[in-house]
Amino acid sequence: MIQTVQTTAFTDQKPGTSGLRKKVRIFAQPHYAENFIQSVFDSLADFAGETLVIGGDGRYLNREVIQTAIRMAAANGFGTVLVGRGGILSTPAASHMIRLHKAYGGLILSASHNPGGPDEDFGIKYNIGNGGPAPEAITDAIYARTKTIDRYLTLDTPDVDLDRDGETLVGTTRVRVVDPVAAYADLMETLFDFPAIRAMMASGTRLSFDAMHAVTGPYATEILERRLGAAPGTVVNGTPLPDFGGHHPDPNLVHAHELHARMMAPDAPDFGAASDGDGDRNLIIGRNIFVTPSDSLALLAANAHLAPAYAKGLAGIARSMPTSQAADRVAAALGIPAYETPTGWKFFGTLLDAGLATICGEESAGTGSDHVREKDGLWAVLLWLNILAVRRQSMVEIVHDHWSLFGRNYYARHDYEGVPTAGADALMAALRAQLDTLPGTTVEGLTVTAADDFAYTDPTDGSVSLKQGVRILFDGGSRIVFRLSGTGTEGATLRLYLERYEPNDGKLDHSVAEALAPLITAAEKLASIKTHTGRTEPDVIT
Ligand code: VG1
Ligand code: CO
Repeated sequence: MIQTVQTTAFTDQKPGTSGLRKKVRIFAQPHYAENFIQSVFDSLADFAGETLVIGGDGRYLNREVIQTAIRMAAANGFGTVLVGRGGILSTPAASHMIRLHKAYGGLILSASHNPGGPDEDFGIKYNIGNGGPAPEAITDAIYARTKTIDRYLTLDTPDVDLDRDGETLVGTTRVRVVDPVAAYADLMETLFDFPAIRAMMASGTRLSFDAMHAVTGPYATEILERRLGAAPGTVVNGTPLPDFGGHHPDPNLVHAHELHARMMAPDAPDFGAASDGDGDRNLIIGRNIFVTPSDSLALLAANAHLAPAYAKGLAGIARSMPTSQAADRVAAALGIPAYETPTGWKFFGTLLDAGLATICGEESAGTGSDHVREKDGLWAVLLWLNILAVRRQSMVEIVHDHWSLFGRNYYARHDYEGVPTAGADALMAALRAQLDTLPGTTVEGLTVTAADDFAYTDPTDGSVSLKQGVRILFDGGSRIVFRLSGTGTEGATLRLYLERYEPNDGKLDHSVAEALAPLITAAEKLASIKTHTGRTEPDVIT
């Protein structure tokens, strides 16, 4: 018997860069998750009898919200629900499962790199039938619906046993609990030269993969240790925990500092990597060399033809606007188009669907390709391993070769977290007010060639996204970008992105801090960060 539950709207359910993210205490309020899930369903059409994929990153509240979502999907008329065993599905594995089973869409329960636990964060995102994040037209419709919703549909049925594979009926809906790892691991085997990587492992190459107590543990153990023969213990922190062991599952040099220390030690492994809460990000560190995510994107694109899936070449390379322009130089050398999109994977979906881009990436440690419609942490690790297996060089050699060919884009991101929203908004407003007068002026010896608030028109459907970040471009290819995060759950987070280009006949071994120093001073002069945020230093530098 379908139950119609009366509810009242919440005013704060606006999806951000990647779904709705809130503190657990907000999500745990009566009707809060239900309202959002029903608003998703109310924004969709013609899904009666169709398949919905549900899974999450295993964080606190995951199992409870999965049971809620199953009942609501059944009450709303989905024919089949596919759930990852244990309620687990990494974001890229969910994307693949949607595509593999031709599902209508999927609900992914995750707040990604945000910490988990009773006092931390939870999230829900909706992905469409291509496996990718819902585009803005849908997230806008969902938000509009959350403001007027007055009822949701559910069933009074017992919990589904999430820990046993198999099928049960919830109402008249078939609920199938499936292996979260196998199909994804099989997909990876079709993309990469597993025998070559296995041979490299057998000849003594050593890896270290930090799963950060998040969702990639089971995936990395199956793929790296079981299928590729990496030594047992290659995967560290491999058991997903509801609170990620009390850490931020954010693969950057701050939160994955143990991996960094291991990779800089005298007996370091050859290759190190980490992934985030929901498995869509990757951090790559070679022995004695950290590879920035922007460089990793450029290097993967330049070498992708060494892996079977990309042997025929790439159609195009897409990067988010704040991501360094290193990948553009690769695209130019390959004679293929380079696309610049707003931040967030949802903007890559149409380019991938249309076959315009093959590889996409973001400075925030996200890279992926047309094999799914999400960024994919383990995919990046495997493409790197495939490249290493073919080139038989060290990471240091491969990265230095790249710089000597293309020049180096020195790059860093400074995050000012949890700053008062009013101050952050005032900072952005003051920057926007200067945009018209900046070109032609000089700051810290740098001449401004252009300044704008990034606007994007999707080349496939013409949809327009405005105010995606203020960028200030300087003579010689350097840039400063300012934008506010859309994934935080407390106050505002200001992101300052700094990039300086050094051509291949220049000095390629500066320290990053030294190379970017003039830009950091220029950013303060242009934006008065200290005055607006009350901070003298960023909280996190990546
Ligand atoms: C951040 C990153 C962005 C990424 C997004 C989701 O967004 O900057 O590049 O796509 O997180 O990643 P924002 O709005 O906070 O800058 V994940 O791994 O959280 O799904
Ligand atoms: Co993520």
